[in-house]
Amino acid sequence: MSSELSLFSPIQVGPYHLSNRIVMAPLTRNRAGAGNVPHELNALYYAQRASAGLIIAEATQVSPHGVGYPATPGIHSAEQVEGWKQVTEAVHQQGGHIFLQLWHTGRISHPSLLPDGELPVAPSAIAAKGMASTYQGEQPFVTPRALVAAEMASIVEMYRQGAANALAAGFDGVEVHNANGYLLDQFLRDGANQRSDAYGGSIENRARLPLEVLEAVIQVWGADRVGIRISPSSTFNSMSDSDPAAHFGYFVEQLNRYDLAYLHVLEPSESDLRHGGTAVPTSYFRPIYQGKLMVNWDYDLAKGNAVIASGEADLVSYGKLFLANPDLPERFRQNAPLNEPNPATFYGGGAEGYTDYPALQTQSV
Ligand code: 8OZ
Repeated sequence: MSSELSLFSPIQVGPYHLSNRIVMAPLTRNRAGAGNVPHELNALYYAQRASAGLIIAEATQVSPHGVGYPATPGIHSAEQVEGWKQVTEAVHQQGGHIFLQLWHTGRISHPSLLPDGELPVAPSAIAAKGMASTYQGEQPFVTPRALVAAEMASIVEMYRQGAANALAAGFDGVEVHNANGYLLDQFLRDGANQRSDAYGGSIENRARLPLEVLEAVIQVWGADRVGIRISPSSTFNSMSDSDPAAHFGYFVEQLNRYDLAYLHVLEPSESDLRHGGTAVPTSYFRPIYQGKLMVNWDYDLAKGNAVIASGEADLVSYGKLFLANPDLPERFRQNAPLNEPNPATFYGGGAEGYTDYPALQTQSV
């Protein structure tokens, strides 16, 4: 037997012993029920995927003020906590582990999605380019309202309350969504943050709100049950950064102050590079970050095993492949054929393209 590490090598993440390093990436599926409440079908979907070493449940708004798309789940009401309990219990019954991704979309929202038709909030009054997804179809992004410094404590409180609600809902941990152009990423990156107060300007100031949020969440959970996701190369949601290597290098160094469960990094995608993004690969962070690194984007079995064996990452998260293959670890183990993901059913709808992807037939021996 080879002593080389692979996707199938067990790993300790915080207090949890994971049986493999194959993580289900957080995936927006727009299938929450009325009131943005998770329900039985969502529980079935996650339970089907419980053989992942770890599931990171989809981006979930911590406040009605943070919603940015139709039918995404929340973690701010009692009904949502009850709904999520069905999910966590179903996953635990199958022996799985599940974290929740805590989310505020900031300017990637629309008044029609927000209480009283209010404007979305952001570090600066700069509209994202492109279209918001609303219940009335796609509508242009509006110019958001810049938060005033006195409001930052209430933003931190939204995440703290969301983290406490996630604990009450039976999750095993939480991931702070600091990626993909949502509120915390908007603060971190100078394309979206042009403030001149303590929350903007230098990278030290731009990192302030993300770190305050992280610390509040850690107070609820303990650092070893908290992960964070970043997308240093991403141009998605009209993000840009004058020097992502330096800025994210600084941010990741700060993360060493906490003994987090993991740091989750999105690799540069072809689309990012086409849109003028600077490639800052996960390997750049390996010498900087002292904790466990999780990588994401475009990994398959061979690439996943290679990145673990090389020591460049400790865990690999799979999005589209996990969506389409509820038993992805077993398929990888057998090198079995994979179901093809169907993009037409990624966002919204019911069971079709959600809970009806077949598992391998159980072989009788
Ligand atoms: C795709 C569609 C809607 C939201 C992200 C939460 O990019 C998302 C998302 C992805 O992190």
